[in-house]
Amino acid sequence: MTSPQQLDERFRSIIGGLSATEPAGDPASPVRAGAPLTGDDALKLFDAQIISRHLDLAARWLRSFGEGFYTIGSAGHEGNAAVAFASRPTDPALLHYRSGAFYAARSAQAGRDDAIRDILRGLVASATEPIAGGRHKVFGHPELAIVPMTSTIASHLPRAVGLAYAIEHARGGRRKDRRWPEDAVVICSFGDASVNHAVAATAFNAAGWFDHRGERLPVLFVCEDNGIGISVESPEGWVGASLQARPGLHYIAADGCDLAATHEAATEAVDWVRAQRRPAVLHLSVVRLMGHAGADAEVAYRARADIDAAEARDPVVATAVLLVDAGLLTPEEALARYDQVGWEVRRVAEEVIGEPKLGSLAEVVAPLAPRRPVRVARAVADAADIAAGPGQAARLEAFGGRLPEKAGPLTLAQTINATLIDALLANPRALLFGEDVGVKGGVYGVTKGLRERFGARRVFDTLLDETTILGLAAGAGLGGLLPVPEIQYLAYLHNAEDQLRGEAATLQFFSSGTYRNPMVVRVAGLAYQEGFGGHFHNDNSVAVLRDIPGLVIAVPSGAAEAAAMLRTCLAAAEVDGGVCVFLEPIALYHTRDLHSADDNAWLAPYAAPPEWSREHMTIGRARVYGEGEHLTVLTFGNGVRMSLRVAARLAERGFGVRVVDLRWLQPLPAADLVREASATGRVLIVDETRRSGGVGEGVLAALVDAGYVGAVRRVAAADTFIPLGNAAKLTLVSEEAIEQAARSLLGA
Ligand SMILES: Cc1ncc(C[n+]2csc(CCOP(=O)(O)OP(=O)(O)O)c2C)c(N)n1
Repeated sequence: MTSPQQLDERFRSIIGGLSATEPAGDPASPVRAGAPLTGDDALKLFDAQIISRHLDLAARWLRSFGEGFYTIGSAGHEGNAAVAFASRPTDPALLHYRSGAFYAARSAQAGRDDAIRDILRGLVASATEPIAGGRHKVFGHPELAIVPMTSTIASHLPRAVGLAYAIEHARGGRRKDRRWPEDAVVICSFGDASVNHAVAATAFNAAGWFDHRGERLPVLFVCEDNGIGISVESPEGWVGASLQARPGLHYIAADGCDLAATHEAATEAVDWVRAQRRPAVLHLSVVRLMGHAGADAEVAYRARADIDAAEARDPVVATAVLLVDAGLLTPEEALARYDQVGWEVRRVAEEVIGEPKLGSLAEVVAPLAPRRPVRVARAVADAADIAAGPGQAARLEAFGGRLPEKAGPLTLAQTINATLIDALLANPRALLFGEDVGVKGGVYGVTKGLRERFGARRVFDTLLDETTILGLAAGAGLGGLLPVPEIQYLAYLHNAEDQLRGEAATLQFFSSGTYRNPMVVRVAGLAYQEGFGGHFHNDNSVAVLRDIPGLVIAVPSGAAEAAAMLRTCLAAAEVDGGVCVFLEPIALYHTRDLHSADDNAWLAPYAAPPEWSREHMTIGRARVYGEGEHLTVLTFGNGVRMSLRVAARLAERGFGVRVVDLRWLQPLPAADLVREASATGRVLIVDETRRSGGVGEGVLAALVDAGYVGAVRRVAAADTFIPLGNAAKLTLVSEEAIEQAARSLLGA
């Protein structure tokens, strides 16, 4: 591996060995004959490159005495400074982790001179770092339109597609709805090995799919191809062949170690995307110097000749040579400039070492998921006022003259449908999309008629890919829209889950709240479809969602809850940037009865707008049915209806059972469930998710944490996938099991 010292000495010896060019060059002229890059800009880019190089050296120096916490560097990738100059400082940039020079160049372009301090603060985890505040070492800045990315390679690409979609969506719309300039281009960079990742492949595919349909998508993918991913080489020619074969992606390539060539190609690519509003990929051939990260012993897996060949292409040396050849710097001046930046980096590094770090858990989690329930309630009330006042006529029209509040009691599906119509009316930035939600109106008819009423611009069918659906949402939210994506079945969330976990749920955390991606993800799920469909249409596990920090999980148990809960989720997304999952129990979509055939007791009237405030439901607050004194049932979803039926039967035998509908699986309504448990001292947890990792475990823990000492039992679904047909019933919680457990608790 090339050591920091070797890299430094190599630069000095090569540049020191050059002779000055006579006469001196003109900074206003091209730095090389025929190149669009002027000498002036080349000098600025050189500065950005040497800042980045010295920051890499400093990262290892800081690490050597335990004050630095990150050593993945940008050395060899400094050509990306030219991509910054080819774009505008207002173009959103979602960057690869080797983007030190891009960051420094954009910072200079924006008239800021604090790139060195910003990046050093990231390396030492200073709480004053401008984007993540010490939560991670990322590239990001609120004033540079650089959105911080996670270190999960390629996971930001679907978001980039979504953001480009949002920018085009806002075009021509109301100015105040625009978060990014109308003609912005999304810059999205990554490494060569990342090209192979499923998430990257899906983003390229989605970009091509939109383009194929004639939809505009101003995104420039930038592949910084250093030929290797940690220790695995990209097969010669593979990355270029793969990128060029992508339908709908305009391909441009350049030597990323040659600053003038990179600048020319990047300018061509950015200008093309800006003018055409179509996706493109810029393939830059770069090198990786000093190994993957500080601790990586490159010699263990890479031939010496390959390491030497990479060194020979060092882009910082190449730029210095370019500038000396052009007569813009003498070798002495190039070295002096290099040294001056080096000293500056060391000086600032010593300053930031002593800066405060995150010092309390409260500080760490402050931006994770802000919750302002009063403002959320206010937002619901404001929407109600508009719907009941100036929005009346639009409502009448949207509902085809038949207002839902006048339609009599509705099913869960009808209620969600009506609430979505009201949401799309109330918020012009709300968008609804997913598989089959548009023309067909959803597999269960929940989104029926919405596309006809609001048009394909706001309600649309996506391609069949959950990663794209959630990535689109993550980008659209960042773009200022309020996305309401649908996942057709809970079982199909899992292949795309990281778009929620790693991407959407982390954005506020890693950007200290600067950037947010509000969304309400509708997911049809849970079991009890009368033996229909087998496992994948009856998936009953939400474990994968419950531990995502900050995520809100809402489960309406019926029409009586759904409208208010959905309104709360939408308002929380708007107000707090919330990432909410609205999990709709499929088996209850069209359920009408509770206790007996035709009692219609599981239907509920839709509240007219003036009532919306009164029925508002706060996140993390449960609903309690009855005041029974003998037993408390803690449940949610399908469990609520089953438990109410059991409660009625037990009431006939003289037992008072109160049934608590948790409504929110995250955050759990801990205060409510503990209070209701203590009221009877006998608790039955009815959990339709699996015994292991299921919701019941969380409920039990909440009781224990609060010091509940009464009796408690749990019924839960079996730890198995769900079989087809009636055999499904063998695995799920039944009313009989609930009743049996209740009776054993009651001693009856
Ligand atoms: C999804 C995922 N898998 C594995 C890793 C671990 N990892 C970090 S960087 C890296 C190699 C990436 O190579 P490349 O895309 O070529 O970028 P480079 O580091 O060469 O610039 C791997 C495997 C990761 N960050 N994310």
